[in-house]
Amino acid sequence: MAAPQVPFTVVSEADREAIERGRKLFAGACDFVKGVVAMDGLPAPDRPEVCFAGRSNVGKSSLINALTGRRALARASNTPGRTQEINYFTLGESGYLVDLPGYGYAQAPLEKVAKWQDLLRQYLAGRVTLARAYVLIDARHGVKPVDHEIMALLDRSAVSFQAVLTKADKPKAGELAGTLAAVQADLAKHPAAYPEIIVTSSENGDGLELLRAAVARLLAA
Ligand SMILES: Nc1nc2c(ncn2[C@@H]2O[C@H](COP(=O)(O)OP(=O)(O)OP(=O)(O)O)[C@@H](O)[C@H]2O)c(=O)[nH]1
Ligand SMILES: [Mg+2]
Repeated sequence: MAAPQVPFTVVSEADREAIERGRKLFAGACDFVKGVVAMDGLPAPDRPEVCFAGRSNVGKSSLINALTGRRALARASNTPGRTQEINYFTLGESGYLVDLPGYGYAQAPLEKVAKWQDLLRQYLAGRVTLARAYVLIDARHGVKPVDHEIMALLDRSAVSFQAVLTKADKPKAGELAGTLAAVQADLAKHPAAYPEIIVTSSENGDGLELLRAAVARLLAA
């Protein structure tokens, strides 16, 4: 008998209460705590956190800014490798938002890149208070081999992750549908993948209220 297929659905709505909880959580105080360069520099594991992981330039920092409605909370730029530390932000009283350095190509010295890549992997595999990793995937490009590597690390570490498509304002509708179908098939290879995909654009706001609601479900006290 074939194994049951887990359907990977695209989130298209959330109930009003959940949306409102998400809106409230992200409308509250959100402050930069610190940039971490080594595991022993992580804040005390005293509250749950969610992190944003993904290839360099996929839009992690931009998404944090868009979610919080603060244009320059996390530094974003066109140069891959902009975020080089694990950046912690408070989210209300109840949790942390974590902006990670990107993986894959980065415009920075090799030695430096190797160091922060190593830290990134240690963090993803070993942070006890990590409630969920959001793995960001460019809506034009889909899941790349290096994403599979990170997803496999999360599988091995039993860290629940959810795929979030970014830059959904860029592809045409047909192209987006194609990427989504491919991402659904790719996620089916990863036992730690949460079975819902959120499609977002930091540029036009698509999907942000759904993502806020999802984070609030994990972090709201
Ligand atoms: N059109 C469009 N551009 C976006 C979107 N999100 C991010 N960008 C652009 O993509 C580039 C990279 O964004 P960042 O947020 O810095 O990406 P990152 O994943 O944090 O990159 P690293 O820190 O280098 O790993 C910037 O030029 C952003 O303006 C989006 O939703 N739509
Ligand atoms: Mg960044």
